[in-house]
Amino acid sequence: MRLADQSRRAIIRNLNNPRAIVVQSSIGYIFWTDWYRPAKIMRAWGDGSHAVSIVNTTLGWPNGLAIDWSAMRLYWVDAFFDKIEHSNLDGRNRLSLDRITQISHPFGLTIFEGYAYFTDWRLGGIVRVRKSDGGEMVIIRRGISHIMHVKSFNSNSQIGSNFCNRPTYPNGDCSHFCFPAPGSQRVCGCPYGMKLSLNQQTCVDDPSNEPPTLQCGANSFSCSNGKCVPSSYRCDGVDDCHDNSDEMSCGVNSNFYFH
Ligand SMILES: [Ca+2]
Repeated sequence: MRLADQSRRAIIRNLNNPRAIVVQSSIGYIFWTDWYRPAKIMRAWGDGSHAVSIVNTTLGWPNGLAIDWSAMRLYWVDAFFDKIEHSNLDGRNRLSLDRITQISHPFGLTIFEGYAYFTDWRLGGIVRVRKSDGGEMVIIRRGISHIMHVKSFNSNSQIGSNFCNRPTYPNGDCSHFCFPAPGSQRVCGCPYGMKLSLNQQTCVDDPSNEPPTLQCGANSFSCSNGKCVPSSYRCDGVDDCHDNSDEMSCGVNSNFYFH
């Protein structure tokens, strides 16, 4: 999605159980995890093309992903095997932070300078360990139940440019979306309702390319207002649709199931 005008399009479809995502924008990669068995860590170009699985063995619930920008390595937490691992950006040279003494249901992860910070549901907090081997563990915050993500931004190391942000070719000479891609390339893209013209840079109207708005997927519930929410959100006591339609027709005793 482009923040300026909220135009958007899907770039990767048919995921099973996606969980974490990170973007390495100077090289032009997207990484994401999918915990549908066999769980895997995927990598694609910035436009969603060239998707490949880079880690797919001895992986259970890869909940969190992070990039170590100074070392250009990919880190992940696995809540099934209760460990943090890292590899280079093509999944090779896989290593584990073996010196972590306490980790029991990690969820989110971020790397900042020499440390990895992860959230842990059983500890209910945020833990810091040395990013090289997991040593020097410190629980820096406790008492947060079901804490999910932890993020950091380092203006010293998260620097660089790509084909899409060079002053000489504003927005990569693309009329709409500019996706960075490996090899200092870029791919132009178009929002819903448009398609690329033959020059592969300019979007032209294409009414046949409309967004998949009204139809919810197989595991979704269609709210009265057109929104889609996961089927498991139906009748769980929370108004997820924001029109309460996922909490209607739930049976007479539904209000008593949740205390
Ligand atoms: Ca609900």
